[in-house]
Amino acid sequence: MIFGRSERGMPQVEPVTLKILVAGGFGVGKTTLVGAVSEIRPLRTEEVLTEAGRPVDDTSGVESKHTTTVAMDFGRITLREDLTLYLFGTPGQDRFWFLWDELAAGALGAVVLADTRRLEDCFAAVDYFERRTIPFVVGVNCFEEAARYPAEAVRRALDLDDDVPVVLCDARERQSVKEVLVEVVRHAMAYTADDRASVST
Ligand SMILES: Nc1nc2c(ncn2[C@@H]2O[C@H](COP(=O)(O)OP(=O)(O)OP(=O)(O)O)[C@@H](O)[C@H]2O)c(=O)[nH]1
Ligand SMILES: [Mg+2]
Repeated sequence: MIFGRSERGMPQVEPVTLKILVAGGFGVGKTTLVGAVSEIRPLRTEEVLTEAGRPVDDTSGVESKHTTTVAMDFGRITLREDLTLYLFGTPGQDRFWFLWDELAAGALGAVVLADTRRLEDCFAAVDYFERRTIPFVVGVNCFEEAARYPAEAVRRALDLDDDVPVVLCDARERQSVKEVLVEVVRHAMAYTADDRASVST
């Protein structure tokens, strides 16, 4: 075998692994999303929501929710033979903000999950990635009980830049989540390419 080539003469592609964050407000479906696509058993750090937490843990809209992420979710998905994503789901509640910088280190991009019933809950995540110029897409997790809004309405409500993709999705559906992740990679690649171009000019 010639160095860098496979036996059939095809160029060998270096596998790439990328780190993607899955962020958004409390109970928006981050753990569900990571679980829906991960090809390994996802690592979860769920704790039971308690009576004591009721005043601060607002479960309206997700009343069937009994647990919450206290550190992170972790999963892996191979999008292509040479492209693997490591997914890091953040905890949704404000009291775990101190973990975000750890989780965000080295991330190529992010998904900000949003629920149209509580859009304001994802402002903090949008703001976080905008400030750090980490490219992100907004995934609108379409709960059956929630009214449907077109992506453009969500973009306006969140005051997003025109280039930020907004994708409607179902966090429980593997294919739907995969489409969101493909969009993150595409967007992050374009973003990085633009960045390089502006540095070299
Ligand atoms: N109907 C519906 N339910 C969903 C969907 N996505 C998640 N859920 C449910 O909503 C609840 C919240 O989901 P989680 O995945 O735990 O949300 P999370 O964002 O990880 O929550 P925290 O870690 O506590 O911030 C769970 O009971 C899910 O089963 C969805 O697309 N449709
Ligand atoms: Mg969670």
